[in-house]
Amino acid sequence: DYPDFLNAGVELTDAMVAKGFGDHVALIGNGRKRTYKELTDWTNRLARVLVEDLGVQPGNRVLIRSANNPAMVACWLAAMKAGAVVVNTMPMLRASELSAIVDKAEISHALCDSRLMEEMTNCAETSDYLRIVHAFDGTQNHDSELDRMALEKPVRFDAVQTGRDDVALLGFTSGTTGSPKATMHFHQDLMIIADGYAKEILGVTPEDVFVGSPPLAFTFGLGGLAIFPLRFGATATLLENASPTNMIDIIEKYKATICFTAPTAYRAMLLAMEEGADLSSLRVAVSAGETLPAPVYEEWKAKTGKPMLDGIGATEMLHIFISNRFDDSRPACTGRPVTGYEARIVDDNMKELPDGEVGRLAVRGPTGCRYLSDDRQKAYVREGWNLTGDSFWRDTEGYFHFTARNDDMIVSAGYNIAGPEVEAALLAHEAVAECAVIGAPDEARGHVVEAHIVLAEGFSGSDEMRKVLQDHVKSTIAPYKYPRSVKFCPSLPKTASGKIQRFQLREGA
Ligand code: 3SK
Repeated sequence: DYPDFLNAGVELTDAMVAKGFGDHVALIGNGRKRTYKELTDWTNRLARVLVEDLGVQPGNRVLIRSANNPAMVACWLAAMKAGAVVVNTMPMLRASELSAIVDKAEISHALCDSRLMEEMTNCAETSDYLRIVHAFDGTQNHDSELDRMALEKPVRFDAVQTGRDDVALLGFTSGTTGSPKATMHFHQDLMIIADGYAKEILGVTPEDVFVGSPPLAFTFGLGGLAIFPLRFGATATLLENASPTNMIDIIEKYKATICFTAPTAYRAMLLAMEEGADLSSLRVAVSAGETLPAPVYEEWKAKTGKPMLDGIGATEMLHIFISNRFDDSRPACTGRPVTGYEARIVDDNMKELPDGEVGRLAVRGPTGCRYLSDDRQKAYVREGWNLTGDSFWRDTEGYFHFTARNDDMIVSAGYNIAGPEVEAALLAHEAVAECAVIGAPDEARGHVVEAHIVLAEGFSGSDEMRKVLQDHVKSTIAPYKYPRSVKFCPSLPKTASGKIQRFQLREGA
């Protein structure tokens, strides 16, 4: 129940000052703290520049290009206050990738961290849509023309009265298949994920301090590191180059309470705990974006005494829609739908399957799924349900269990083998730092299970190691699932948001 007129930029700043959080720290990043009052003034000034000097009109699409820092958050909030539709993008995108986004979203304005201007300028030179590109100072020294223009503006701004179902955000998903789509999200959607998942599952309070690695350009990061803290008067710490090491530094320094990252980073944190890292301030560890291996979940619980909350989300749905809960979390289980969302397991004809049977995960809820002019809407949204591309099964108690991305099911000699199950078995071996399992074409078996493995420090690839790992899988899960082919590699191909791109391995990259 949100008012007809709702502006998410205002809700996350001015409204928080009005609720008494003015002096509370909202953002920490690049060596500075910003209170809610400072963030509100900053975003109002920037919004004035956008409207008065750069000619932003309600509904214009504004691209933001930056690593995670407070200036990026300020630009995003300001653009929403100006009534624009924001497209947040990853810092490592090249001009050609930016151009694909600019063309698809018909972007007229871009705000870019001054350290990342080169590719932005290259993109602008060939664009039919992009009219105005401005640099901002991501280091927060206000050393850019945009910052100087903003500093001359009054701190009050009458935000554009957007409707609650006006589009606020276009979330681009490069996906794990390499073919980008844009999904539309309304101003109220941003509030719904906070008032739903963040409140119900995480129980966020103003005392919470958030830390994490996902880019703000990925809705997992935007929710976890901006929307959730700002909605509840909490504090977000932002890292431009998040790694397990600097996340630990932040946790220790600011006594962070909620962490959003992927299982690989949690594994590294667990190792660091053995060397004395102090993670005791964390009350919640959210894991998503990749399957959470049961051993990581178990070890975290054993060492911290708190559950790691696995969940599944999608850019299409904006954020997490099935999750474990504090008092109700299980290993190798994604949990139950977040209030407001419904999930079911269906076959290719959308017929609901009985409990226990593996099928396609279908979800529906208030925040999705609406693709921006994309034919794939028909394929991915059927009868009002979004087909996420994942295979799941539901148990008789209503808990959902991940099997594989649909693309990651391997059929070998008539056996159906879920790549992630083999990955989980491999990851349980101390020699394996990261791995991705795919089906490699094979004359005799159709496909064979092929593991691409990044070894942990101190281990080296050899025939002997290959045999050790194959035997380990055979003794952990049904032997027919063992990887007949094992390849050692220095790294795995990943999306900018850190998801493994198994399609690249299938294509022989
Ligand atoms: O799991 C994901 O891919 C995801 C996407 C968007 C928002 C949240 C999540 C966890």
